[in-house]
Amino acid sequence: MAHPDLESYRHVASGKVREIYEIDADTLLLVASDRISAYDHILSPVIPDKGRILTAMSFFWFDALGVPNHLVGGPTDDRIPEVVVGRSMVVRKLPMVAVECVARGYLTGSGLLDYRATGSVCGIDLPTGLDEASKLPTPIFTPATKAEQGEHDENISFAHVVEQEGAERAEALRTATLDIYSRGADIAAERGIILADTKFEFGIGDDGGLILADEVLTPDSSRYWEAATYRAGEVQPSFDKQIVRNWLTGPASGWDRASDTPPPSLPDDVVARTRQRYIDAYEWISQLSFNDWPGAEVSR
Ligand code: Q0Z
Repeated sequence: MAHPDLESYRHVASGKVREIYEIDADTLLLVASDRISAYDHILSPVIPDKGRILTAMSFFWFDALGVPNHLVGGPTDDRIPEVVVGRSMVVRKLPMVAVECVARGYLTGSGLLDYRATGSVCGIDLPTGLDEASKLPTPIFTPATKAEQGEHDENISFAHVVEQEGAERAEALRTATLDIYSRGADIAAERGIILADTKFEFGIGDDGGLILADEVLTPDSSRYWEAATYRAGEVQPSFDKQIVRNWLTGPASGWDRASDTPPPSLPDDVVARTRQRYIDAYEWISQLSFNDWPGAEVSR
């Protein structure tokens, strides 16, 4: 049976901008939507092709990283319904490690908040004098809990990971996270992009080894900064979302981020320019043309 309907699969989970379906007992379909979030809101309208672009990036990285991963088919696998071809991954259903495995090469976000409060992040003491977007002396493993939907992940110590997963697996998670981040950051740096930090999820293979799962090194799971404009000590513009953030927080939107009101719809030019940023990120990093990625020719 080639290209079944999406409705033939049981929907098993939703993320903010992604969905999981069950293909069979051993196999999942991860579908990326074109939805975009900013400031903890899902925005309207969608960014056309965002799901395909981020999926193309994940496929590129899985290939480039060359570590065991959860993919069991390519982007046009026959098990992928036509409506979601190009924005789906057919993956092996794995027991997942209940730790968000974060690597940070630069200090920002929750890492910076923790550092300012305690001088350390996830129990790792850092030198004094670090600031927003400072490059860390060496990349650090800053694990976090997997929060319920709508909640934020909470940073945890390595000792917490040892208690939860055992010393051997905790060490393996830290080593794999830092190794994969380092390889990704090196490749991105060659193409003018700083991978400030990223979050990996691992599954467990039959032999007990770690398998890289979920999406990898996308701008939704990582902070991408443009190397050409990087300046330590300042909040860095997001490679992908800055156009959206600037419009939402600027006078044109009329929106108050502090209010409980949902953000207004994005204007067409903000949508078009943001779409192009995602394409640029993919094409810079992969050195492939997004035009060659499957799915666009399918009527949807
Ligand atoms: C990934 C997530 C998404 C919502 C579970 N290979 C796997 N085996 C078992 N479970 C998962 C995977 Cl990747 C798994 N997530 C994260 C992804 C929508 C949540 F597309 N949750």
